[in-house]
Amino acid sequence: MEQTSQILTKITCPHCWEIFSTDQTLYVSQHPELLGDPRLGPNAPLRFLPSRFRVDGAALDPNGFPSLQLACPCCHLAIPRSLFEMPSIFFSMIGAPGSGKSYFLAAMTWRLRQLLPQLFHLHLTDADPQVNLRLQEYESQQFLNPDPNCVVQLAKTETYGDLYDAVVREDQTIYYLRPFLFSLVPDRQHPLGEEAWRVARTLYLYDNAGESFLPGEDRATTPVTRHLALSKVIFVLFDPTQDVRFHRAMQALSGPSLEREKPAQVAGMVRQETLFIEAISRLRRYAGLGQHQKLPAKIIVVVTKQDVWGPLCPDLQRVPSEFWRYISSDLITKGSGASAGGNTAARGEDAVEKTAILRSSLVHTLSGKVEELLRKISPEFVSAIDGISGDAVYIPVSATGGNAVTDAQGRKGFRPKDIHPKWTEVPMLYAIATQLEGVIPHTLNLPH
Ligand SMILES: Nc1nc2c(ncn2[C@@H]2O[C@H](COP(=O)(O)OP(=O)(O)OP(=O)(O)O)[C@@H](O)[C@H]2O)c(=O)[nH]1
Ligand SMILES: [Mg+2]
Ligand SMILES: [Zn+2]
Repeated sequence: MEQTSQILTKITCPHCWEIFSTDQTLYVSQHPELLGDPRLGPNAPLRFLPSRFRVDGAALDPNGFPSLQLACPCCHLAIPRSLFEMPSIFFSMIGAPGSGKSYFLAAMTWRLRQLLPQLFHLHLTDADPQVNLRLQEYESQQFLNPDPNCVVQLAKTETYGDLYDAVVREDQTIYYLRPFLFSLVPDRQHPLGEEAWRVARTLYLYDNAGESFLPGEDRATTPVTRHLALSKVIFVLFDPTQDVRFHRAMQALSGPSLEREKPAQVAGMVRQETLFIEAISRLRRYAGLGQHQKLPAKIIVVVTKQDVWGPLCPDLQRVPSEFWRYISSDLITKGSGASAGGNTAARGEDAVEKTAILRSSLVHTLSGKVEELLRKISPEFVSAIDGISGDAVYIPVSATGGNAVTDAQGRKGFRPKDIHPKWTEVPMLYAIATQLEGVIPHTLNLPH
């Protein structure tokens, strides 16, 4: 992006979700002796509201040391600088323990980091590498592993430990879930590249432990799912392999072949629609919405582990693995997301200007087929979705492309060489295309 000419006056903290005015932003002292913070403990560097600055914008701490590190005035946790330059958009995931949230997230971001620049002249980068460290580790283990034959397993997301930051507020220790923060920025060749600063967003994304969606698991001291109230898009992960009726249907199809994915150790099996209904009622409570008020979020049902249950929906075999195509640039008008001569790729002998376009109409066709299958086999889940959203879409994905294997040492997991994600980028491409006007041109938006 050429310039970031806007500095926001208000920001939503990605940790505690309070909105604060940017002139209240604290700085974090870099001086080795200035330690101690009432919220973060005696070993945390001092937070201070600066009154002196250097010409380069660095704030001077009480000892005259410069600092560029910013922090929220409410929870005192560090906030990347880029959050002050672009408006934010919140995306959340809901899903039972073991439903595939973390695997999906890793495969999705890995795919998007490559596809977005190539196809749509968009760049998805870590707003702060430190904040996204966990996700980078997930991606490295699976997709950049120097040993493609070893067996890797992403850790279960826990409800405690170093995924959370402890903050003392009014004598209570509150545990905030660490967010993932990305910058989504168009480059110069994007049709809106000249106003990139207007289009660019910081994307806040949250990967909860599935247990956090169980009734009673979001408390004042562990407000770990309150991001839902702010979300523009909620990815609801549904894992058919956790439903015994899918197993029966699979067995009817192919004999007793399906190795059942073991759900995480939860006392009793959680019904996925129960968990979803609980999450949505929390969302309503936090957002102050009545029972019948429309949700501010778009619901995208991500149906995970498609490699396992895919045979139940033979139509899926005819769906292409790529959800984009190239069309002649002059078919796209500015209003639909791209102008002629903008997002172009000269492909083919005749060198006609071509633009990559997301096949959102194909997403809808696919959604119809998956919804139909779920309606037959897990009807109460689809009814729960219907009860909340009239325009949810259903997108099947496979984060791994196959089932887990067990190596000679008894370790269960996936060999990097055999991990081939399928469609994991589609939910996010669809979300961006439909929620951020003009950022990804798509077929449903083409002029007729
Ligand atoms: N066959 C298959 N198995 C998958 C896929 N994605 C995940 N799994 C399996 O499902 C298990 C759970 O996946 P996770 O991504 O850890 O689930 P989660 O929703 O993050 O679970 P919690 O962190 O416990 O809430 C993994 O250990 C994998 O074995 C997939 O695309 N295909
Ligand atoms: Mg997880
Ligand atoms: Zn905060």
